[in-house]
Amino acid sequence: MSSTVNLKQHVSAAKTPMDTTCIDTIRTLAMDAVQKANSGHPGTPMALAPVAYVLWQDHLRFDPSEPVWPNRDRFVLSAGHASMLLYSLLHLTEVQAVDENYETLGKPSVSLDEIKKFRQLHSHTPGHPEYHLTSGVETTTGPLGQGVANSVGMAIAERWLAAHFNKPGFEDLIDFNVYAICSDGDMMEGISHEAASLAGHLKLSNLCWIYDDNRITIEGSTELTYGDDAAERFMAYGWNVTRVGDANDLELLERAYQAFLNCKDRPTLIIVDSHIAWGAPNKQDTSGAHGEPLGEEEIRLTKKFYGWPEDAKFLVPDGVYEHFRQGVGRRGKELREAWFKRLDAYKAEYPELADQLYKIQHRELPDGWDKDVPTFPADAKGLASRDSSGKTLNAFAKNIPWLIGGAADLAPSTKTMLTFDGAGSFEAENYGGRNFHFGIREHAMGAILNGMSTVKVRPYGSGFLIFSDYGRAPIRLAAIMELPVVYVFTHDSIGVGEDGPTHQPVEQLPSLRAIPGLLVFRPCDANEVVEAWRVVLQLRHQPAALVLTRQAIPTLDRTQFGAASGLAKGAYILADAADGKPDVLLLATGSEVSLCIGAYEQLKAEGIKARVVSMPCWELFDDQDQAYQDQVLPPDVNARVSVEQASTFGWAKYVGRTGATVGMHSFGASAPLKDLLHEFGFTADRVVAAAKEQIEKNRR
Ligand SMILES: Cc1ncc(C[n+]2csc(CCOP(=O)(O)OP(=O)(O)O)c2C)c(N)n1
Ligand SMILES: [Mg+2]
Repeated sequence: MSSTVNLKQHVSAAKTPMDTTCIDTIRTLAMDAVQKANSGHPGTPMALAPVAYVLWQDHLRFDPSEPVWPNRDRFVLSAGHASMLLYSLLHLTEVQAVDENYETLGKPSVSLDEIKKFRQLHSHTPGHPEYHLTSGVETTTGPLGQGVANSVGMAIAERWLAAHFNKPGFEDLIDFNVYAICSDGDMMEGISHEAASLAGHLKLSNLCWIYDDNRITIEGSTELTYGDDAAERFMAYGWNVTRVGDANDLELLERAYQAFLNCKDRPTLIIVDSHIAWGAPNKQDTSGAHGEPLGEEEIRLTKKFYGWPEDAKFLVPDGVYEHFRQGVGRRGKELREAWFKRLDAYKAEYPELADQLYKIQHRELPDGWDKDVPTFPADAKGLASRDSSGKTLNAFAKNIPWLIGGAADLAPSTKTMLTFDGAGSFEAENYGGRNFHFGIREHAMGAILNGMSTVKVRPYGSGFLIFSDYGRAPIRLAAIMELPVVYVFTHDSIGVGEDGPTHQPVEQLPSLRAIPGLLVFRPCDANEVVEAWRVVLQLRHQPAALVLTRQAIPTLDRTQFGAASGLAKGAYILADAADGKPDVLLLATGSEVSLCIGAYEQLKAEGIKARVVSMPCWELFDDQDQAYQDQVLPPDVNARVSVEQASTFGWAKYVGRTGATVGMHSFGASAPLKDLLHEFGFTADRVVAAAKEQIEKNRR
């Protein structure tokens, strides 16, 4: 393979010389930024510049002066390694920076200085596009496959909003399209299969993926790894497929976008044949030539070929900004202004719906959002926390019309089905349904929830805790993106019983706790479940996971024990020594809290002063001030026992180096629950023994 820039890579069928200049500006900014950073991928931004240019300049309904306008088209760069393509576009179209309150800040999102700071600390041009950090970036991408699945979530959210808000006389109040650029890597990742299959099934005609079929990945030609017929594959999913034989042919690109816009019953895949720019002079093989700066000499040659001043860096020729202003800028502004005018008329005719739309966009809850929420009477037998969650979710969902979600084919088990009148199922024939059926696609479900959340509806998704591993990548991204997605994970421990070790989570709980910014709740009874939902629904910038039991757990008598509202502080005293000066602390979450209460009663009968602390959410507890933390976990009481049916990883933080941890040290087993509790040591006697040992140890 030649080490010089592929000369095929230029522009054909440009309508005006200015089209070519704009495209070459995108390209030269990308190569200069990557060169200055001395890292990053210049080739793909250069090859895809015409593809993105035609889309943005001629089609995207997007107003750079107000990049958060709700009915804007979404553009997702799923091939996040090509971030300079997006930054060049955001810069040249003069997208304005917006703060977290959606106020424009009067400065560009990506200035030329920011482009010069590509990949540097505190810049707005990080290695991969980051939602929240850079206005105009619709979702964080880089982990291949995530962006395309996010785009399905965005398209789904658009369909739902359209069904909910569009009314006679306002049939197109919500009618945006979602475009995603993807690469070979996106196509290889399994998540793209899950997401495309669902998108096809749901007939999301507002969705367009643009596949950069350049037949090259990092290790070399895709001949090494991948020979799928993408067109056949997507036709089998029920997509509309079209091909652009040359990424530089603006006329063909134009026709392909028209084909998408004309297709009203299916999502569209545009397969674009392109040739990546080769960098790395002196490298004659393909390996390592990919994803590296071009080098000064190569850049000079390329600029010469473009007719660019060879030594100019970060050059934006005269007329380029103006040209974008007259294209995407002018169109976007007109569309946005017209839309807000329509919205005023809509407000007059449908004030309640208009108010909902406002609240959705600002992540606010409706008035009365927590009315008629259940409280559960004390009950020794109790109910599974998945059941109390199902009842609670239904109560909240009645009050919050845009609280929508579903399961990866497990709603009857996770109890996330909304059962009240009118809830319905989201289907190709019923986009207003509120019960989502993601199918057995945990990974895509996670990324779809993220995409939905960027459109600001309030999504939840559910499955077995064990399969949270399948969807871990998007959970992590929700935390990075600060999206308030809710996960309901049931079947939370060996409590699953007969299903055995493949279905019994052990390390999942600590591994979720390890994700920065994710709130993990493991409530101990029905009333803590209510409080957990209450806290979670008020989150605006944080994802949360509710970890729930399949088996019944007692509903505690709150006249005797601490109030469940203590959950809001993450941990609280449930039962205490009469004088408030315990000799030993018993710390637990979820189903093991009532076990600790049993142990506490036994200890009490023997005259031993124990305290039971329910710790449903470590992250919230860690956020409390030192005084509260010390009040709950007195620093001078070192006799401590934690009890949790999970890996003990992390508990040392609360029980100390010398504390005892009753937990799982192996995988579980298939057996009736009561046998498993004995086998793995989750009995009151064991906790009592550990407590006494701790007291003894700390006396010495
Ligand atoms: C899930 C995931 N695995 C691995 C990577 C590392 N990576 C970055 S780009 C790339 C492959 C690039 O090939 P392709 O997707 O065809 O993009 P192109 O270079 O052609 O633009 C890989 C493996 C990643 N970003 N995400
Ligand atoms: Mg490729």
